[in-house]
Amino acid sequence: MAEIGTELTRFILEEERKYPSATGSLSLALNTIASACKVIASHVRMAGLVDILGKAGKVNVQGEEVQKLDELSNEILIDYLSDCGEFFGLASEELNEPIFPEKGKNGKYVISFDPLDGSSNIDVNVSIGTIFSIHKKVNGTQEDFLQEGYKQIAAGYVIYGSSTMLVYTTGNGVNGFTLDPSVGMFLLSHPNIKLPEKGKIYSINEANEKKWDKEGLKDFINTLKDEGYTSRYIGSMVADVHRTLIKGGIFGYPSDKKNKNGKLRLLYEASPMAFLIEQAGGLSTNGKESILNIKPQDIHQRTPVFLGSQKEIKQLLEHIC
Ligand code: P6P
Repeated sequence: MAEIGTELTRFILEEERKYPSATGSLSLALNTIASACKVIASHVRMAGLVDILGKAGKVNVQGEEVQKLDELSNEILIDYLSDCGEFFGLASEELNEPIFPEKGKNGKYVISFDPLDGSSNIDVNVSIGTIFSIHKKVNGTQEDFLQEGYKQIAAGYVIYGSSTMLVYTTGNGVNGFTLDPSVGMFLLSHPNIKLPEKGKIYSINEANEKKWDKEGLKDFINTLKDEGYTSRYIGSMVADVHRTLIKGGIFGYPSDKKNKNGKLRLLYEASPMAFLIEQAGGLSTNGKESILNIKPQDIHQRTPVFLGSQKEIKQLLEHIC
């Protein structure tokens, strides 16, 4: 296992060397994502100051148009991912349709991403994040984005919180890297993350309880309360899932009477997070099956999401199935 403090690029190369057939494409793809997210992190850290210097979305004191951070993050990722040449196609939460970069026409992968999930929390300084999911190019058409989650080549997120952390998997476990801003490097801080078998926290927006359409979900939550669980819900998926990954327990965004498929997106929110949680020894479900087994029909489709420790997910399914 790599040592704590190993720099990300070195870690990625060491992983690549384990596969003689590796061409280095995935290594370049992952390093490109990390570089783009370092640039995003620098803008996220400035967000509060932008408010002082000039309202976001308006003209700042330098007379420049200040962009919304999620739009800017989207542009940064598109620029980096298009230029590296490893991605045949890019699908973004911010774009109605995928784009196919000229430089990526021979790329081996397609990537789906949410450039800045939870961005509505920036104004109250709550952690937000970038989420990504990588599949192999198959036919070289838009269909390549509509592959099940279990076919992911890699998935991960960058959380812009008290520190900036990159957490990712290529299907061989989950590792976390913390950005050292003094040198601009991601350093291995959380090797081989494993979810506790059982947690003490449930994370769900109970304000929606009256709308939940899953019989038994309310009973399940009350059972956890009786068992002494505490509630933590910040309303930023990357922050809530990151805490669940580290501490265990359960995160959920269920469907309800209004939103038949819930709120969270399958391709670039639920599926990558489910891959990480399952790689770390946890479970995911949409209430019927692992999120990784869902065959996407549309790039922006939503899905009910439950992710977390084995005990809580199994207990949930006993209540709602
Ligand atoms: P609610 C943020 O807007 C987001 O897309 C996710 O990051 C988060 O988990 C969810 O919505 C919060 O939704 O309805 O509880 O505010």
